[in-house]
Amino acid sequence: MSDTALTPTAAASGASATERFLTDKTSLPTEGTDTARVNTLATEVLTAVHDVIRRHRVTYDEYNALKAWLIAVGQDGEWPLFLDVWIEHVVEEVAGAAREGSKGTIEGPYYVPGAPALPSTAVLPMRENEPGTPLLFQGQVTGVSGEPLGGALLEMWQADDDGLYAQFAPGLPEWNLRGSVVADAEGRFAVTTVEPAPYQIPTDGSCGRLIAAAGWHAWRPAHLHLKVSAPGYEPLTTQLYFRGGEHIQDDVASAVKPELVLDPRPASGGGNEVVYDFVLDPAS
Ligand code: MBD
Ligand code: FE
Repeated sequence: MSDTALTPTAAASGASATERFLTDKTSLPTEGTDTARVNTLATEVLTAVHDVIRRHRVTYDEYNALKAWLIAVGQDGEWPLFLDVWIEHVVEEVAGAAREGSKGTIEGPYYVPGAPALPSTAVLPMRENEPGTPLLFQGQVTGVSGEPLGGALLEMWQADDDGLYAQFAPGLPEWNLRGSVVADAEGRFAVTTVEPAPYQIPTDGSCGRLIAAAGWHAWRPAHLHLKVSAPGYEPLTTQLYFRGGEHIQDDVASAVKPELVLDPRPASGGGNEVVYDFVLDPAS
């Protein structure tokens, strides 16, 4: 991209992700402060940090580098990115441990509620000649006893073939590759989209500086994001990946599980197709 106004930057996507988090009331805390719980968690986190400092004889230069970096993460708006890439997967592991139905994984920083409603057979909103291999993604939503969940909602969002998310990168239609699919009376859905590309988290911000300084890489495997929900059932937040895709084994966000890897095959009409069913747990 040559037009600077259309160049994705860490600061712009970070500012959008921070703003999105703070305005989505469903993601903000609702409970009062439990002093004993805060005491336990804050004390143990601080003790873990103190132990690292002692064990590795952390210097004042290193302490000041950390201080400057933490300040910059906030200035770049990259707290949502940092937390969702390096911490959320363990929160999800704990939250999802008792699930009997489909596996979930992290939400990440780029969900936006309220994507356009679509019928059970639908094409995700996309540009004319949207780049990428067409993908027919179909399946059924049921409960753990196999009961079909008619009218289940499948909120889908994904990066495009350049690895860019609408509303977090410039130059894309507002709801590009985002939609709220309503399953039919048997819980079935058939969505046409394009296969997303592997995604590189922004390298020009604070998270990118950490990755470079530590000798890590910034890649996530190509993935589809979904939130699947139905009244009376536990909502499922998940992602689906592609067998053989790059970075399936070394996702920077540690969010791949074997049950979440799709194996699409060529469709008769061109492109690929795959079937994936969702099983929701009863609401707890
Ligand atoms: C993504 O697209 C994503 O899904 C996560 C978890 C983190 C950064 C970018
Ligand atoms: Fe993503």
